[in-house]
Amino acid sequence: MSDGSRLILALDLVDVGRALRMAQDISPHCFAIKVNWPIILHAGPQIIREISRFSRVICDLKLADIPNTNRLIVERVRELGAWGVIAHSFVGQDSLRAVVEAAGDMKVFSVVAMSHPGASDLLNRFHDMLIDISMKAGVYGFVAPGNNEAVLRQIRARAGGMKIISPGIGAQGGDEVSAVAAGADYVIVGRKIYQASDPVKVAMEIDQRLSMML
Ligand code: FNU
Repeated sequence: MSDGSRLILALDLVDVGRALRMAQDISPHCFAIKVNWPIILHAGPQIIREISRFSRVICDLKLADIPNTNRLIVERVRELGAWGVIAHSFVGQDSLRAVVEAAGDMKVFSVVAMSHPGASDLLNRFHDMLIDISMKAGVYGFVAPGNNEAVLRQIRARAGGMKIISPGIGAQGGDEVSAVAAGADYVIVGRKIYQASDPVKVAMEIDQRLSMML
C-alpha cells in the first residue's frame, strides 16, 4: 500500500489464487485495491479481510437498496475490515445516509456518473442532483468517469475539494493522466493492469506517470 499513490487497482479477476498474488505484488504501487462482485462471489466475503491485511480495500458493491438493507450490508463490510465502500446515490438521501451512518470510519464513495456508453441514457444527465444528494447524505467522495472529461470536469467543479475516484481508464478508453488533469484524485484501473503480460510493470508505470504530475 502506497499512501502517495493515485492508483486504485480494480481486482476483477475470478481466479482467486492469481488475484491474491497480484494484489500482493501490486499493493506497494497503489493506494488501494477495489474488489467488486466477481471476486467476492468467487472467493467469498473473507477476501475483503485477506486483502485488508496488506492494503486498503474499497468494496465496489454499488449499494442501491432501502436504508435498512443498505445498513445491514455495510455493517458486514465494516466487520470484514474494508477501508471504503461504493454506493449508488440515485436511490436517494435516506438510503445513502444509512450507508454513511453504518460505515463508521469507512469512507463512502457515491456513484454520481458512470463510464459505460449507456450511462448517457439516464444517469449521467443527473450528476448535479446526485452530487447534491450525496453531499447532504455526508459521503466522503464520488465515483465519476475517468473516460469522460467533460462530465468529470463538471463534477470536479461542483464537488469542490471532495475526493473523486475515476474508473474508465485503459480498457474503457480513458487515460490516467488526462483523468487526473480533469479532476480525479485517484484513477481506478483493472484490465489494463491485470490483463497485461507484466501487470506489476504496468501498475508501476501508471503510478510513476501520475506521481510526476504532483
Ligand atoms: P476496467 N466501474 C466502472 N465504471 O468501470 N465502479 C463506473 O462507472 C463505475 C465503476 C468499475 O475497465 C467496474 O465495475 F462506477 O477493467 C470495474 O470494476 O479498468 C472497474 O471499475 C473498471 O475496470
